[in-house]
Amino acid sequence: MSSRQFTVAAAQLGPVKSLTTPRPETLARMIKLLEEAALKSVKLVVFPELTFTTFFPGYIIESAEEIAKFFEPASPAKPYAILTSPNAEPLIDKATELGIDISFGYGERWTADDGKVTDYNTAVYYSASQKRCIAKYRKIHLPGRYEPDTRPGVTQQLEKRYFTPGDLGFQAFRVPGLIEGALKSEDSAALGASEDTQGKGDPVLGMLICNDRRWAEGWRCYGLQGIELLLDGYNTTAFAPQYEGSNAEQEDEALFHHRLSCQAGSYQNACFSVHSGKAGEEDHGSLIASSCIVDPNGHIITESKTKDDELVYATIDLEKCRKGKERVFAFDKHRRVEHYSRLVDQVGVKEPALLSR
Ligand code: CDT
Repeated sequence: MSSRQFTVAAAQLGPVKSLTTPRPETLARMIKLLEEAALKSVKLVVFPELTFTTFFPGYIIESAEEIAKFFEPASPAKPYAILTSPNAEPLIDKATELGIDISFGYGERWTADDGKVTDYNTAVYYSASQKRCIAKYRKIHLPGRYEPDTRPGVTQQLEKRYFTPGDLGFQAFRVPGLIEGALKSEDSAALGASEDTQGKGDPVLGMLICNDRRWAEGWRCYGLQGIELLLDGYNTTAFAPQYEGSNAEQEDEALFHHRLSCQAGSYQNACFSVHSGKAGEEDHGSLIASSCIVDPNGHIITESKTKDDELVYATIDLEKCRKGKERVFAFDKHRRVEHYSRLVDQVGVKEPALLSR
């Protein structure tokens, strides 16, 4: 293997059936996938959004006490308290034992020093070699609505009710221990300022959560930091009775848009990406599968074949990111930022003025 190759996996989970599915059951399924990953020499496993539970924003939950069960506490003193939560600790211990890095999603209840409490849809990156979390991402694009849809029998999407948009931005990070011989800052200082270090250091990673993958803005923020591998967990509705089309037609369209977003994001930012979903029938509705790994040319290298627990893995070579980063998407040569101010100055659509007759 060349020095920039390693094996990554999406640990797709089949349905976590209901709001009362026992946590240890789901945790045991995740640990089983991790053990399978070890047999395939996987070095990094990506789990879905809100991995440990059913997709609770699909339900109307009235009681604050019930809602609290879906959140893990955190604070400035203990930002990664998730690591010692009984709901997650056995998974962390297994990852450490096997020497596999993991990223996973969960509901985070953040209590600031002034006592203010904020709930986020969060993902963390746990480094087995460092025995600690080295990155956290809080979902920025929250889909759905705040008020439940009161029509009978509809599928709910209430993320705007249960979460606040993330406040950490799109911050890329380097991961130690995934590749041997990565250029370190000390080596770079010895080489001198003129030496190009891009694509030579420890891998540059970033995280998105579900709906974020549909927004070019987040991907490009990562692209501008030289991202080589993007991690994304999701729970995507396959079909809903309130929308047009048969269930099969809706699911085909959902899969098309999922793949389109993952492939376009990877291609346009010349990076690999791993997308890990929760799939199948949960009590709130049906979720698409198609967990996949995408290469920097936008091709899906591998994709899940079931709607069950399934490990989807591939050996990737980060060297393959260089072509796109140095040619078509060499940002330093081709971007024209003098024309992009609208992207940050404006939120909604402003059409040109109407024409006269
Ligand atoms: N979890 C999540 O973000 N789901 C949304 C559903 C929107 S339906 C198009 C997603 O973008 O997949």
